[in-house]
Amino acid sequence: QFDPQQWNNRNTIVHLFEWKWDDIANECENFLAPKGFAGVQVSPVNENVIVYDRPWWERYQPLSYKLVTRSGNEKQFADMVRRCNNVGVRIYVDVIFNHMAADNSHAVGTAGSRAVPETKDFPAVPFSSWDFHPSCDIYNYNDPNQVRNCELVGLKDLDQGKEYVREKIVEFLDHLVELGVAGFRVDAAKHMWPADLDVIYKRIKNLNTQHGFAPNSRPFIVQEVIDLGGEGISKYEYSDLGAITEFRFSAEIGKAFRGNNDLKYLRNWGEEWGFLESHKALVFVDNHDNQRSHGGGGNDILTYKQDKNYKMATAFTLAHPFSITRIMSSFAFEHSDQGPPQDSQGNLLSPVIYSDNSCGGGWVCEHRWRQIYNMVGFKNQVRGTGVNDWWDNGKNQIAFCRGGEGFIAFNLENYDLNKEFQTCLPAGTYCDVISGDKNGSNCSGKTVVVGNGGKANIYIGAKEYDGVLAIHKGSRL
Ligand code: QV4
Ligand code: CA
Repeated sequence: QFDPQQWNNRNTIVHLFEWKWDDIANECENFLAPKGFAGVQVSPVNENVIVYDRPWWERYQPLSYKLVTRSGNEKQFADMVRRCNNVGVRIYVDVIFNHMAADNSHAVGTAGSRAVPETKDFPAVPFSSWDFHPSCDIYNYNDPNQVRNCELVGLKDLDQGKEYVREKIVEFLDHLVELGVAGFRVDAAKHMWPADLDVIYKRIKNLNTQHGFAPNSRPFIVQEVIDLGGEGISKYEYSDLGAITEFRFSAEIGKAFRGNNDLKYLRNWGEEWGFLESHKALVFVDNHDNQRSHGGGGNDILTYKQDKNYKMATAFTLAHPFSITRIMSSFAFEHSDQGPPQDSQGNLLSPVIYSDNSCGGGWVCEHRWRQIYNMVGFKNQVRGTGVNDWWDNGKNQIAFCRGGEGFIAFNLENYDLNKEFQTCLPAGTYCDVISGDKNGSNCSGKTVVVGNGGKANIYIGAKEYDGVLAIHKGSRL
């Protein structure tokens, strides 16, 4: 369950937060596959309660396991999975089975189901009060019993120790596997007992060979466990069961690229920083919670709103060999409850795609920023190599090679970087994939001339639009 089941020449996941299934299918074919993305994490697929004003978080309050949400219905979901798999882009589903919807005396869902969460009555599954833990609040995160058996912000807490509950959950997950998904992001894993999760994960079917998965492939599992230290529950209680969302990475990378911790310290980036082992850690600069101050990470988190620093942090994340990487793709927001772009009836709007690859219509599409998608290509190019020829100026300028496949330099100082470097690349002229795109033998950005012996002069001005420069074998002109 640690293998993300990706095509072997690709390795980055993008979270297309709140996108519609039809739009994701198009995106797989038109953009993600050609740019070398390996997979998409999609928003929850099962029916959720309709909340007044339609905030994004209504999708984290399930009413049933029917595959009908604002993103589309089951047919649209199945179509999307098929179309994405056909072009080598895997689908990972955000699944919520710690709980159902929170208190409400007459809830109506996105598939038209009705429920009475107040009395724990969810006839569309069906679940009744018997399937839930007794109600209590979580206020002490140092008490594992409370965190796992009480209600996270009032969300009715399922008892995964019960056989019937396990069956319903596995039925739901198996259904998704049949439709061709490659794995799951398990929401609120910290709020469930590892022993129960172990039983559930082991029961899930093997991946569907009709979607190109090898026989006996197991679904990839990444568990949402926020562990920044100092709580009663540790990520290590879950890390033998599946991968973990490594929130420490998000906090530390934000701190470094905000200029609050010298970049030179990134020299030993990885497990020595208290992160999980590389193959168990799913990492990200920000996620859908901490970009809006939900969940963990606090003020260190970088988002699209600090664009220069954000792109640098993302470039470092993708340039470094550590871990499984996920890119956040957001909608623009002013306040933390604000819903995704939608019309007055609450229908989700599609992103507007411009000819320069960027998008609009209220969507940010970080994954369509040149500095980000070109680094996805960089990461694919340098796969299998380590970090070598590390250089730093003792503060906030760093550079390194990835074997003989790629070279990257960062300048977070308020003075220019202008220096000769060992790039580890064969002699030739290369296109910097941060400031431009390579198009045949043309480069729309800066070019770097590498001489015999791999040396090249690298310049990144302090006032430049981006504080990073990256070249690799695939960007040779
Ligand atoms: C309100 C009060 C509560 C009260 C409750 C009573 O605030 O004190 O107990 O009413 O009914 C929304 C509202 C929240 C409201 C709740 C119930 O924001 O104010 O509680 O609904 O009506 C998302 C959002 C939450 C949202 C939730 C459900 O972040 O704000 O709550 O969806 O719609 C911890 C966990 C971690 C979690 C993280 C946010 O360990 O697991 O908090 N992260 C995941 C998801 C996240 C999601 C959930 C878990 C829940 O990534 O997006 O929460 O599925 O760190
Ligand atoms: Ca629980």
